[in-house]
Order: sequence, then C-alpha cells, then structure tokens
Amino acid sequence: MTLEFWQEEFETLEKKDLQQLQLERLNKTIESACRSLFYGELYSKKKIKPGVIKDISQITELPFTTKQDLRDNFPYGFLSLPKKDIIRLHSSSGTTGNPTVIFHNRHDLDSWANLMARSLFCAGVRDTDVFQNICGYGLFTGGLGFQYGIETLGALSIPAGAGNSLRQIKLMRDYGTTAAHAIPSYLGRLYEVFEAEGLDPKKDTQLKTLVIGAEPHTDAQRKRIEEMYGVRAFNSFGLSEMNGPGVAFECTHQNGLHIWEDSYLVEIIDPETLQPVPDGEYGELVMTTLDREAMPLIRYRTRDITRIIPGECECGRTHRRIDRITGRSDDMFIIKGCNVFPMQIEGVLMKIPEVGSDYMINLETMNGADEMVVEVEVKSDWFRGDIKRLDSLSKTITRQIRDEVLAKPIVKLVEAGSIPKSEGKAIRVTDNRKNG
Ligand code: ADP
Ligand code: K
Ligand code: ZN
Repeated sequence: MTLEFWQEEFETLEKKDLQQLQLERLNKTIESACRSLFYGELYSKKKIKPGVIKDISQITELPFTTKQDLRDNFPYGFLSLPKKDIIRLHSSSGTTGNPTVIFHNRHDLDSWANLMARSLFCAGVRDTDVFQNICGYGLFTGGLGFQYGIETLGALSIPAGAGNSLRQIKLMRDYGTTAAHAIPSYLGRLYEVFEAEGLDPKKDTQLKTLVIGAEPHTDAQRKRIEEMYGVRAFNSFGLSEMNGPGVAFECTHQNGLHIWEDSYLVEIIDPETLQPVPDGEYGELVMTTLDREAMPLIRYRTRDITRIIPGECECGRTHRRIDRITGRSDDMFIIKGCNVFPMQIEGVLMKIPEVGSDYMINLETMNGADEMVVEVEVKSDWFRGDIKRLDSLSKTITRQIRDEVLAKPIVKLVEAGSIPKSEGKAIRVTDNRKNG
C-alpha cells in the first residue's frame, strides 16, 4: 500500500522536529495570549513572560484554563487581537449562565480549514468524493467546520444541514453521495427512515465513507453503523474551544485518532491530582492551541476522558493517537455507590442485536431508593414478539448492564422511535433524583 498524505512535511515530522516546531509555536502563542485581558493579567501576576519556555515539557509550569474562565471573561476577555481583525465567532449554546465563544481571524479560519482537509484526507476522502454534510450550520462548528474542509480538500460538498431525513435520502440518491458526516445517534434514525421507505442504504446509495463524531459513541455503535450502511465509519473528534472538528481524526487503519500535534499541544492529566499520566493511561485531555492568533488557549481542560495510544501507526503519520473518548468527566454519575459512564451502558446495548438505535438512562428516586432506569428501544420486528421473548431480552440486558457497571438497572423495553429525540447531540441521561 502506498502512503498518502495531505501535508507530508507536517504529518510525518520526526519527534524532535515536531517538538522543535511546538516549542517555537508555544512561545509565539504565549506572546500573543499576553495581549488578551485574561492571560495578560494572569501571566503578569505569575511572572510568566514570552520566551520563558525553553523545553516543551515546561508546559506543566503554566496554569490551566477552564470553561469557567471562558464564561467569566465572556465575551471579549480572551481576545488577543483588535476586533477589526476578527472575522467570525462560534459559540456554544449555554442554556445556563454565559455561553462560551471563540473568535477567529483569517489565519485561524484558513488553518482550521486546512486541518479539516487533512483530517478528511487521512480518513480516505478524496476530491473525487461527493460529500454530504448532515449537520447543523450556524454557530455549531460541525457545519461550517466541515464545509470549508471539504472545499479545501476539493470534494464536491453538499451543505445539507441537519434533519429532514427524507430530503437527506433524496440528496444522497440524486447526487450519488459517496461520503457523509453526521452525528452517530442520528444515523440510527436515518436508517429507520430508509427502512420505512423500503430502501436499503447498502444497495440504494453509493455511500462508502461515513465520518461520525461530535458525541461519544462506542466501537459497537460504529460497527452497527458500518453494517447498516455498508461503509467504513471514521471517528472525528473536536470541540469548539479548539476550533471544532479537525482536532483528532481516525486514519484508514481505524485504530485511534491522530491528534494534530503541530497545531495542538496535548497533555493527559489525572483530573484529581492534575498531574500528567503516562501514555496508555486514561485521564483528562488538556490542550493548547499552537496555531491560533485571535484567541489562543493555553492548557485548556477539555473534561474529555481519553488516553494516548502508545506506539506508532502503520499509516506513517507521526502525530500521536488518542483513544475514542469514553465520556466527559462531568458525564459520570454515581448510582448505588458505583461510578458509571453512559458509554459503558451503550457498549452493552449496542452489542445486543435485538436492541434498536436509541436508549435513555433515567436516574430516579423510587420508594426512597435511587434507581437507574434504562429505557431501551427494541427493533420493530422484535417488539411485536411475544411477552416471553421480551421478558428474557429484558433479563439479558439487566444482567449484562449489572455485570458491566456493577449496579443493577431497571430495564424498560420500548418501541423503536419512541424515545424523544433532541435536535443535535443525543441526551443520554436525565437525573430526577431527590437529593438527600
Ligand atoms: P458543539 O457541539 O456545539 O461544538 P462542543 O464544542 O462543546 O459543542 O462539543 C465538543 C464536545 O463534544 C467534546 O468536548 C466532546 O465531549 C464531544 N465530542 C466531540 N467529538 C467527539 C467524539 N468523536 N467522540 C466523543 N465525544 C466527542
Ligand atoms: K471535486
Ligand atoms: Zn494512522
């Protein structure tokens, strides 16, 4: 197999050259960050001056930046350039308190589009593809982030937007879509619409590549998507604080996500002690932008839990790989004394063939005790089955979840399509417990 890259000179940098580049870019980043109100004040208090970093390992001497800092300094406290140089903002919805906002100048947008093109290329997308971006445009970074990446790569883009499944299917069939991007929870629903229309995406579309991301999902979920659509599905990771998509991406080897280390400095820390953890161990991802001018962020705590996968990838890219995100540190909940991540439950469910595409975890107080009620959609042909089969399915799910998370759930089987869907990312947990 021949090795192919979007930017070979960056993607295959030897470790020492990569670190040299990071060092130069980090010092430049500190210098520009100091022009913002937030870092200007913080760094002068802590006597941190541009040029202080002589070795990349000294990053640990700098203070962390948190989402709360972004909120407290909303909207312009992190801006390193005058407003006349800023040409776009992206903002998270933020239903409570201040939203967070990220600003970009032209350099930042070009750099992001390039990283997105590099990411898509790395997952095997080419300029010969017809790429349908099934995702909300606007303030959400998945829309414009992918759009400019697809265009930079040179594939034919279809800016389809989110929702309206019948129209999505029509677009796919009219234009012969070969590649698409969507959030994984939506693809299950879209498949149900294909089925209802008497269509089979394997035969009735030309799809061969799906890019899935923006929300946590398990490998079992990915395999389901690959089977449903007859495609290969690649994991795409990003967060608006780090631009959005295009931060880390799976290559065609599908064994972890290359995180673009020429543009981001990556650390994994223990979220309790805040100390770095060795490669291979799980912890919180902390990131520093290395190529952003309008709004650099230094040691940003993402709250996402992952690990560095030790060793090299066969694809020849030297940028290290992170493992799929197991969840956010704030996703974890405690039930009956057990620490549970929603993805553990998804991992169990998606391996059970009778289970449909959606589920919901409701934490409730019942008769004074806290219970985890797991609502599980069952595939339609199964749901119409007899009570005995449903009962035994429910027991199987209960047992397997208990074995995985150690707490026994109450499993409720429901009809496919009956769990309420959110517009964007899936909501997996509701907590209705009466505290105390
Ligand atoms: P928006 O979706 O509005 O851009 P965010 O930037 O807050 O909102 O979303 C970023 C978050 O989404 C990440 O911090 C992470 O928790 C989650 N996320 C994004 N991509 C993935 C992925 N591939 N796997 C798991 N979680 C992901
Ligand atoms: K093209
Ligand atoms: Zn690779």
